[in-house]
Amino acid sequence: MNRFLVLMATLAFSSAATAQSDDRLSAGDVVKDCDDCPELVVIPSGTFLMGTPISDREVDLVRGEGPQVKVTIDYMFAAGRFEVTHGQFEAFVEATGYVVKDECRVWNDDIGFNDDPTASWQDRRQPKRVKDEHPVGCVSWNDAKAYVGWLAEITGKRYRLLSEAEWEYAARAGTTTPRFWGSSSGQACAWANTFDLDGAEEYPFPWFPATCRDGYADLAPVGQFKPNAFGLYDMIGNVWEWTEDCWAATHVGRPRDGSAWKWDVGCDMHTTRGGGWLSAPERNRIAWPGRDPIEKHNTQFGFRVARDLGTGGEVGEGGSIRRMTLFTSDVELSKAFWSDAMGYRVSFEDEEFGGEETAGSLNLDEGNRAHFVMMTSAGGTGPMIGLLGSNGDEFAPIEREGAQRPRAGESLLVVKVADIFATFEKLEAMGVQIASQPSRLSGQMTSVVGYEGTVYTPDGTRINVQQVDSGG
Ligand SMILES: [Ca+2]
Ligand SMILES: [Ca+2]
Repeated sequence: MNRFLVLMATLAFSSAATAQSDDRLSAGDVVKDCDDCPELVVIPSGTFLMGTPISDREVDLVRGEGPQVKVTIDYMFAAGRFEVTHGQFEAFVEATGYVVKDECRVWNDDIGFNDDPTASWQDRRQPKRVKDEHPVGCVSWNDAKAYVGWLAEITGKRYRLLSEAEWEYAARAGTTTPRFWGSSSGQACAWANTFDLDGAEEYPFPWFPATCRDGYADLAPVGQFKPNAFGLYDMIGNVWEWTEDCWAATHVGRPRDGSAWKWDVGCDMHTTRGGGWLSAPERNRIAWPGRDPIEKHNTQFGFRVARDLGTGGEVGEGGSIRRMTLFTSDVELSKAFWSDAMGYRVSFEDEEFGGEETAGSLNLDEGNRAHFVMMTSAGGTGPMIGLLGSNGDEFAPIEREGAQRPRAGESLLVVKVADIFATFEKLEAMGVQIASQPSRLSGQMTSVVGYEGTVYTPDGTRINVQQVDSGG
């Protein structure tokens, strides 16, 4: 994935007041934005290996724990100190009238696990009587998204779910072992509410418990166990936690910058992380991903919130802005092209120079000056999610026909858009030279599926425009 040249910058787009107060925060600080808001912990930036090494005896490659990939999160962000509680979620429901669908997968002593139409987030059977301090459960991914959307609205801050990479980074808190306390599931009871000997006495689940006692046969109130090194509680066990990402059976192709991996057309299944109170020990591991339908309600499914801080970490979701880098040799022409045709706002790092010289990293021919300009989504066209630079031979293993195929030695950029057909209509109306109209695209090794067409920018740069339906 070194062919990706996604260069994120750290310009703040939030209001000055937010930026100022957030700018005073440092890693480990605890933040609370309103009375009913969850407490947050500021997570430091950093790099980590995501996934489980193939040599690990518990690795589950079919489920998508591998291969390990290096992810760099070059921004601080805030993550829920605890799982969102029942009381916090109730405040949201009371304030908005939001309706969570009844029916939840619960345990029934007579028939085992079943999708019970009479169970709900308020009556989720385990525990028998839910308290405000319990994590919320029986909520779907959509319910979790509605909650963070509400928090964003009432606080003016960029609340969201954690990306899967952020979740794993936060859970690891610098550790590389399967669990943040080490390797052994038998030591879980000091750190996590998992399916333990107490649970096994009450529930005859057909899998082995952790061989210790944590004091909770089923759900525990949040924060009853030791936190990890970042100060986060229950990152393993208690409730599973919905993440922003679509589930994928591999880490190949995953973004390496901490952003969520999603397809433009959406996905049926999202990833849950961290295991739960009733899960088997091998699932109560940092790297094991659950894959669950977007509207699944399960008594042991809850979530944890995240929020962007005033600087950096922009994620192209929910109206927040991501800053991108594009190469050009003619600043004025490119500005017109990208602003008018693609609907992006363009700003320049250095007005006089037009940006930073980047020819070296792009392997451009001598004399082909490459500068970069800053691109931000102006809304409406969806976030631009990536840029790719190539010099022909090194290009991604994607099947391309005719004009779409790069020629050896050629510099090429790929811009990803939400609606390629609408984009090409705009480009044609502007009189932009079209090299090839959008056609179906499939990757051999990258699992990229979607459409791609090729245009020339006014400065003669060939640009492959992609709409990626999956992968990439
Ligand atoms: Ca337990
Ligand atoms: Ca949890």
